Amino acid sequence: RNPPPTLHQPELWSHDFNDFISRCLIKDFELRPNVLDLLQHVFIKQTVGREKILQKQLIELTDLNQHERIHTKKGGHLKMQSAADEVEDLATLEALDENIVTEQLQSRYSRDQIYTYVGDILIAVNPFRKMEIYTPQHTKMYIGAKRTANPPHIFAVADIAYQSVVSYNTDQCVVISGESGAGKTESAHLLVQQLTVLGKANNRTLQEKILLVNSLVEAFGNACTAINDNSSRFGKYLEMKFTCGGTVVGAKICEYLLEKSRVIHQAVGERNFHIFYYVYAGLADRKKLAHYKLSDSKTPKYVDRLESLCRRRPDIVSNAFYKEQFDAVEQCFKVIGFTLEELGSVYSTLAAILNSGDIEFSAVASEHQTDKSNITNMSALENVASLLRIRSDELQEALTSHCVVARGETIVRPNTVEKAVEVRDAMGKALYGRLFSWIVNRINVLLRPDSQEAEKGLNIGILDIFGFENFKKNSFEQLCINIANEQIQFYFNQHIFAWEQDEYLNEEVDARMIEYEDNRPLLDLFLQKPMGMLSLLDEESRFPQATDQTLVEKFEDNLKTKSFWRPKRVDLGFGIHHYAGKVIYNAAGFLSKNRETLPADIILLLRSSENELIRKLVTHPLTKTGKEATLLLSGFCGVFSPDVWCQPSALGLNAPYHPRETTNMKTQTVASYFRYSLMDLLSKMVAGQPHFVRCIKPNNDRQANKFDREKVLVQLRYTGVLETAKIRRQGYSHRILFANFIKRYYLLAFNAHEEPPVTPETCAAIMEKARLENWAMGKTKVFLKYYHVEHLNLMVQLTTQRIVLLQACVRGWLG
Ligand code: AOV
Ligand code: MG
Repeated sequence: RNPPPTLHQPELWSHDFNDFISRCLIKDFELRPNVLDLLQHVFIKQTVGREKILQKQLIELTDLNQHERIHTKKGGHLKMQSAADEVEDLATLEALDENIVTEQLQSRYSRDQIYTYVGDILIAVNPFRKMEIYTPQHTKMYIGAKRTANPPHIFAVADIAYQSVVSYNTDQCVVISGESGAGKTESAHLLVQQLTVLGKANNRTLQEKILLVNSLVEAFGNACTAINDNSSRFGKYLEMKFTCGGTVVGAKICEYLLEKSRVIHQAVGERNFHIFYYVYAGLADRKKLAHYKLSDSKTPKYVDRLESLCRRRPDIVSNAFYKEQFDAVEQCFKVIGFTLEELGSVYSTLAAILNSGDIEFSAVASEHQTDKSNITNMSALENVASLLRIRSDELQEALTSHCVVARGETIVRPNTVEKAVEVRDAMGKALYGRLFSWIVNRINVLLRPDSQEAEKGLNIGILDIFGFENFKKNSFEQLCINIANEQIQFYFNQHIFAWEQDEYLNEEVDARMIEYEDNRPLLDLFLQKPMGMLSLLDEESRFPQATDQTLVEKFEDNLKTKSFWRPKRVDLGFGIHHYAGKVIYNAAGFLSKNRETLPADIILLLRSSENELIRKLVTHPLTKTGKEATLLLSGFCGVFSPDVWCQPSALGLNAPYHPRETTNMKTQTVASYFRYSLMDLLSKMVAGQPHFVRCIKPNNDRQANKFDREKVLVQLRYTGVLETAKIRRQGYSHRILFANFIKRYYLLAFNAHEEPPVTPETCAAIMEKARLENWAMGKTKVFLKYYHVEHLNLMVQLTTQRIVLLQACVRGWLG
């Protein structure tokens, strides 16, 4: 009697079996672990006398009916629920209206079920308290599990994205949306947490590093606002890189539109970026303030608590908390791989920015030159110069005067106090923005997979931007943030509704058309050229004589739509009816915020710094990763990939939105860079298969266990959840090309070695064999409901197990 063949003796296996196993092992199925387990189990444990047992197992496994019965009982999706039942998937509700959906969410929320599906979209209602649903046990529970096996969960979204990357070898993208404070950033953290476990990084350090990246960039990019104690003040697209086999090998962040103005000014009740408080408290704790030219007795203006009383919980505005955070941030830097020298430079730059806020000017009264300004506190100026390693007399000159070239001659003109303040602020903002970009770039270099891995690599991107904002006073920053949200909503609509319907038409599949709120006219209002709001703003920014008043008048003259209006009795005010509600903006400061110029004198001065980091921030392109280039002289921070243009037509956008227009970066304004960033972001998003997480804020008071129905209803309405539920129920969420479909599922109707023709008939044969109904056949694709796919996958799994066992049994009997 020969011993049974082992996995290492493939030559002993039959050809078909070999072929079949290799297919399983490569990538065709999501079942590799099962197949492997079974193989090992069978081959290793198989001994004489076990044939009977194997035979019995075989009969059990091949009794498909039995499994179908189990599946139908467990998987709620094969049966439609009645409205009275509480469901985990709103798309399965027979009756579907606003009240029923809100009731469902409320009733689930009251039982701590914060997650609910709408088809394959996840709704997350913010619990505003710590939940015991993210434990290691939960992590385990959701790995490779069928969706219906566990309650809805953010970990399940991570799992689907991961399994899709591994099974179909296509990039994935998780789009998290919701208004400010709804829970996007928390959700993004949880996704990364689960994905690092799924991606079983070979070395623990990489796993640890990826987990720390979020905390690090958030220390620099988040701040306390009137709405959220940890509000994201930049858009973040985190890409996790995987091998085809599903091992995580690196990560990369793209940052969008950091709200730099926060460095110099915070609205009442708001704060500066977290890092400033951490550094000030942390350095004080280590008796290092003097080294960084900061004073213990006089708090720098930019972090003066009195100026920015915040609603923050008392325990997280305390010095002790800040010190802890400082240590944590430093630890993040070190683990990720920043050097001590780099860290020192980062602190110096931050300290220089803090000191620069304290530089003050006074007007010099003189007979001829009433325009001149003087620095009243030279010590602050000396501190900044010393920290930036530049000459203080040159800094003084750059702040208080400027050069003009007239008739070939360079003339030095004094700055008014107003102008000097502007230059000081521009320097602070630029330094911070560039420092932030530099950190992000460094992280990307440190977490870059080695080139071989990167070549074949696959991505899961996670998008976490700043949510829709509507404050008492809304400025240019809110306008940009809300336009970005408008664009994300448009992408969502395109994906869920428009593309779906287009596809039905193209493939000649009969499906009822769904009405939805199209926000395309609003995007036109903002982005169209030459008459869109941003173009008008740019045009006005080019006139030296223009004022914020002439700007709003220009808006009023040119924007003829009912989504735009001028409220009475609000100076410089204008209103926009966004998809998420009406917002009144105040145009004060729009022009200067859009121009955002950093004088050449300052750039040249910083380039002469003896500190390498400072020089890097203003001179050399930041370390290039791949095809990226970095905006430097334009006065903007940010990373972009100029050759990744997205296809405007694919997005349903007209040519005017094409980003190529912004290649002349030297003359760029914030608005045109913003437009560019949006396109860049979208191009990344459309490249992958999207998954959507919709965060809902249950109340405005950040209170646990409080479900404000009206508040939730408004969000459900504007995010299109209701329509989504309808379309998800009536529509076909999966459309698979015939060839792919057959490759994946042919085993259900054909033998492993067969190669059935790629025809609709073959696909139909598979669906019939699987005894599924309500699918549709297009011209090139099979149209499936999401529960069909689950069912098919399960069937493949069973079939594979059956074949494996059969082979093993045969071998056993032969042996
Ligand atoms: P956001 O990202 O959507 O707002 P966050 O993710 O920062 O909102 O969430 C706001 C706060 O809600 C957090 O600080 C937590 O206290 C709480 N929270 C959110 N999700 C959870 C959760 N799953 N479990 C427990 N607490 C949670 V903004 O960045 O402002 O748009 O710009
Ligand atoms: Mg956030």
